[in-house]
Amino acid sequence: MKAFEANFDGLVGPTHNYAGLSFGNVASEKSQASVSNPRLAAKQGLAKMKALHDRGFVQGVLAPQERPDVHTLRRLGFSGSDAQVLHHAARQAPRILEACCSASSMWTANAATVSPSADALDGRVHFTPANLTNKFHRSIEHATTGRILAATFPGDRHFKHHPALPGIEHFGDEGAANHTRFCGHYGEPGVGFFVYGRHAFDLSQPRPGRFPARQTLEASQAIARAHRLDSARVVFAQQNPAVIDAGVFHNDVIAVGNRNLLLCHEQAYLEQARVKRDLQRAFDGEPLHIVEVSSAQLSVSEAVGSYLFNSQLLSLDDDHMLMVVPEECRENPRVWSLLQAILAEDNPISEIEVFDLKQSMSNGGGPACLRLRVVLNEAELAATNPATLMSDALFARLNRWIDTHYRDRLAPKDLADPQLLYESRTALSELTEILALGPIYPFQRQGG
Ligand code: SUG
Repeated sequence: MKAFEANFDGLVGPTHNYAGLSFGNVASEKSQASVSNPRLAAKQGLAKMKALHDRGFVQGVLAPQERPDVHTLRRLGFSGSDAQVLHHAARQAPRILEACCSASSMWTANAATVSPSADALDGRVHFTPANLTNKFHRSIEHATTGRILAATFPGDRHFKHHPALPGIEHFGDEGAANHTRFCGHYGEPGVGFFVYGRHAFDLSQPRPGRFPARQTLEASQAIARAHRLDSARVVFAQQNPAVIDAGVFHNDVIAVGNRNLLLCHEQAYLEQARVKRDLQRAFDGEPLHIVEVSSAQLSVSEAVGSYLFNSQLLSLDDDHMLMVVPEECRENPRVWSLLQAILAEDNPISEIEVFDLKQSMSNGGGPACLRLRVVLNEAELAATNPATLMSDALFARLNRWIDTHYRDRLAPKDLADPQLLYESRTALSELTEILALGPIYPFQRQGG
């Protein structure tokens, strides 16, 4: 059966702001306390979705989360009316309030790890929401993420939804940002490439010294088991601790792959020569193209600054791929000329498209962070909630929805404004109808 790669982008939520919450993510720390523009952020993301839909790619939308997360603030002991909860949190624990207001669920590459049915022994598409334990503001995403995924990919005939892994650092899991799948055609069995930052149960192994390694080997192994993958077609690789310490907080900041192509920096992995051999061996069909960028061509800090590797590689046909890069790549002459060289070389990349995603980029989220890849065959695509699939009508409707509900200015000090909570809930109520999701948000489920 024919299969496609669908990209499900996260819709940016109404509380998008710059609170500098992500230690180890250089852009997030640099943007701390800047004023954000949630309306522009949402429109920049939506424009990318529409442009890729218009080019014929299967494009979906994943709903944002309910923020401010008053329910988590209540768990942390703040009480009274919703407005009082926000008021007390702002006075007593402003950093916790900021963490409970992040729109970070927009980066759906961290929503879950997804394995296509062609790779799973039970022939279903498997989803495990990422527990995101390393950052408090992200660790509160997975329960709602699970409900959004179950409402987007409903029923258990085609889809298997797992709970997140145990919420402890030993099983720190950041989802698809650390997972790549290689294959011939999308519908054929592929190779699952799982990248981790450290070993949780063997402290003699190397680890970064400055910034956290968010993903553990043990988390990646648990997902490969739960998704019922063939162990001969799974490769685990450790990120080079030195690149994590240089700001590469996820593998998708230093590498990107699609079908028979891996584009990565030469410093991405520990024992990179062995990793390449393991991948070639597991990919036992056609040869895997590995395009390695050297440190002389691009330093790791230039890669982090431009997000060259945080690109999307989208198949135009069997031999050609479109590379979607952020505007920051065009602004850096060295990166731009490197991209021209990659285009000219003998590899499947045949076209480059640039998007302005600056609102998300300023928090460390490029084109690849904003999307969750879901390989679906025709039957699975037919079983997907059709209201979540991009169309001219959905694009127009979401644009109007953003214009109606989103602010064009938000500073961290505005997060305690109860009006923002009411605006956000009104917007999300309407969105659950637009996307036909049912009651996925805590405020809809608990009546508060
Ligand atoms: O987890 N930034 C996100 C960016 C995630 C990017 N995703 C991928 N690479 N796939 C993070 O660090 C910043 C929020 C703030 O600082 O307010 C943030 O959460």
